[in-house]
Amino acid sequence: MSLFSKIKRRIQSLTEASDLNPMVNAAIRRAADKLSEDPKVIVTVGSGLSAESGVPTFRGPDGIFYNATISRLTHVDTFLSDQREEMMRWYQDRREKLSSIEPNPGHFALVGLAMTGDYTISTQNVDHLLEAASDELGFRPEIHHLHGSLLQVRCHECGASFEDLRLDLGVLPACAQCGGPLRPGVVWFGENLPEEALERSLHAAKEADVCLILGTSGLVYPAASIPEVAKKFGATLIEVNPNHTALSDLSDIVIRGKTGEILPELLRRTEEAR
Ligand code: BV8
Ligand code: ZN
Repeated sequence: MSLFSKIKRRIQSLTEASDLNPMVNAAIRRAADKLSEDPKVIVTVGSGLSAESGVPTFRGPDGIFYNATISRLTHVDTFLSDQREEMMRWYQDRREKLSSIEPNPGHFALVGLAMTGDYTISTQNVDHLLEAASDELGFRPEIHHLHGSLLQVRCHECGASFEDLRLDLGVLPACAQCGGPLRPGVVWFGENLPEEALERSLHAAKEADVCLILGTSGLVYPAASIPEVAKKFGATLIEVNPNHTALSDLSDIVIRGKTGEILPELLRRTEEAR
């Protein structure tokens, strides 16, 4: 069975056929026409892509961020304060939840789209769901994690980093190399993004014919500058999000819907339009 039919089978098994309203259908058709012209595509991904896998988003109507605690728990200053333990327990709790979440049809469909052309995926998400979908389908697209990964652990002093989901960060473990405090390998507010991931993402944005904006509120910088750069260099912006965002007015095509429902449809229509 071809990889493509494997993807369709996997998506079929997860997706109830949902009837999309005519506006959404028309937007999907326009987007599919664009994607079927073999464009260079930069995809900027936010927590909305993992929402249908049960991962809470940060903002938007169902977001956790407006809860002041979350903005405190994602800032480097909190790690450096006497609230480190509370912060690390929150992160450890999120790390433990990783083993019980699965990729949703949006992840599989995005890997399917990336299989069909020149795609660079730049994600703000710190989960492993895109990689899990890629591994299951046997195709790994170029993925850059702008905000790191919950699977990674890093020493805040010497930078030694490794992957060990068994390690409980809630007990404030120390680095074996230098004795410094270990922390999740994510990027907090007030910290720089990984240089190479950001550079590759911005480079791809400059070269892109299309920028797919999937499930992001477009409020966190510099990640939110990726679509802005793509637009400046002439790309067509296509947003998929059930809600209006800071990037909606910049977008040329807005598909108001959930990525788990829209992306499988977009993949199917793009293949048909080829
Ligand atoms: C930095 C940690 C230099 C990991 C996170 C320029 C202008 C203004 C401010 C700044 C700027 N430059 C820098 C800043 C400061 C700051 C910033 O951006 N502040 C903003 C908020 C005002 N940025 C930084 O500090 C960054 N660092 O710039 O370095 C520097 C150095 C020193 C001092 C200063 C600067 C670091 C940013 C990294 C922050 N890390 N998290 C973790 O625990 O996860 S942020 C957090 O927000 C997550 O990483 C998350 O990914 C990210 C972005 O959120 P989204 O992914 O967009 O998710 P959100 O919840 O917001 O939206 C979800 C969307 O999904 C919604 O639109 C919703 O409608 C939609 N949705 C829901 N369901 C679905 C769906 N969509 C599709 N389908 C569905 N089913
Ligand atoms: Zn160390």
